[in-house]
Amino acid sequence: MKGLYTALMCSFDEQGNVNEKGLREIVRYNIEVSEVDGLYVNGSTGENFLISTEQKKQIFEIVKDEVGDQVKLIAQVGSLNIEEASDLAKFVTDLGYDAISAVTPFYYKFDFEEIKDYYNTILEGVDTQLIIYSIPALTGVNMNLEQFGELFENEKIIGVKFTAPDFFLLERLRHAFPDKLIYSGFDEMLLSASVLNVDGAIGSTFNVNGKRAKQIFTLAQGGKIDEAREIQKVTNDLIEEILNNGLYQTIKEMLKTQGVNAGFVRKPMKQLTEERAIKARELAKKYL
Ligand code: HMN
Repeated sequence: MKGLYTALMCSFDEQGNVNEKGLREIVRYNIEVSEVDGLYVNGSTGENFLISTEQKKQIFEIVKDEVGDQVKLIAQVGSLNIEEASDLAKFVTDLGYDAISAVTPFYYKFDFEEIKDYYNTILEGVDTQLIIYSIPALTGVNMNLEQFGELFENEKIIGVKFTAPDFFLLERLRHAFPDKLIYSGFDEMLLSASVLNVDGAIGSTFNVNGKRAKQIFTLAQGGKIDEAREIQKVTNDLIEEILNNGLYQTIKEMLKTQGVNAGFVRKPMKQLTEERAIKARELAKKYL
């Protein structure tokens, strides 16, 4: 399960329906061009929190059908509706996904006991392994070392997608839990996380920048820090432009220049203005 995973985008049509052909093209591009080790399906980048249960299932099915056993698959099933999360966990396990992941429950201020119960409930009666999806900036849930340790006591919880700029905590986690999988979640901090010996990374920009991400990770693992830093610099030039222009929309527009029908974003996200679409196409020309 180690390595680089793309946080997969989903192609939607103008009405917000899943565009199956476009989704399959995004999957193929990630496997054949970006050459990532796996896909993280229905995460933030997949606009998961904007779609229905039926659409989530449709996406899980299409992706598994397109991928087969070519690369590893992690299914993000986390939801504030715990029955939905449990149902999706069973659904993807039956489909043959390699692992599930679940975002920490958000919006309401859940205490740690509630968070722990959420994970244990999702895992009840499902024969799979789970990766915690921690993204405090979006969820408001900040767990400390001891709390991660308590969650890790459940042997089915095999790791964490660590999407935070807290390198002190990341180092402490790495040191305390050498056998758990730690994935870096911020692509612009991949080198720094790799130096701390994470097991892999999960990122949205890998949809278009997967090759550079792989180089950064591999060079850092081999101790070639100067070379890795050069590539992280180019990567961050690109990420900075993407973030300024509209994260998911810009990545979709860049994919379109490569013949991949990445479609539209779902409301309430807004589409790119023509000016920003031109900018995205320029970025594709410069960086892809
Ligand atoms: C997901 O769930 O889709 C991703 O794993 C999320 C991932 O950590 C991305 N975070 C967000 O989009 C909020 C990053 O790849 C991020 O987009 C990138 O580092 C640019 O900031």
